[in-house]
Amino acid sequence: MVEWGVAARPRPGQVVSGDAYMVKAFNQGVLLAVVDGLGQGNQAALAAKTAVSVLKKYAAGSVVSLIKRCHRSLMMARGAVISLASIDMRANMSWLGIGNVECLLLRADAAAVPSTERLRLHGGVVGYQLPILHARKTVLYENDLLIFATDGVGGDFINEVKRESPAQQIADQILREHFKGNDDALVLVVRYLGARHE
Ligand SMILES: [Mn+2]
Repeated sequence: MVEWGVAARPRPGQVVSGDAYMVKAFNQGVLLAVVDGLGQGNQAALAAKTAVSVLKKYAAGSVVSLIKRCHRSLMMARGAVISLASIDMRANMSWLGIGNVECLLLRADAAAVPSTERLRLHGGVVGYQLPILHARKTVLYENDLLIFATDGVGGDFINEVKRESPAQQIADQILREHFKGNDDALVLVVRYLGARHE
């Protein structure tokens, strides 16, 4: 259903990263998420890991219910910012972001209008303060690309993306050229292959 690649680096001087991702297929679709745990080092990594394990466990849930579950689990830990997208077997995607994990949708058809969309993020911190949540919905087409990037990735890379390249290559290139160097950084690139591909 998807082809994906990830590139990540901890902040220079740190061994562990507070950024994490997950790609999880379930019966009726696939769930994608990128999490940035607040702060740095072990505490941030623990928060991100906690969020990812909740998302994995309940992957089939709605994106709003998933954020609420993460919120409850992170109240005892550091908070996190999270963007996630759930794609079902009919190519319907719900996406939702709290905080500042960028999420971009690049249409395979560059003539589509719009050919790129940026997920409008909610303010707040999961585990600390949640706003009222509204998932956005759209329909995917074969070979559309989703790109998630944490705030350790800087600048506008959207126009540099070669949409036909393998997902891993796109992720590596974005991180190589846009790593800020003052924070953990993670880029997740996912290509939607259509409902028939498992
Ligand atoms: Mn960060």
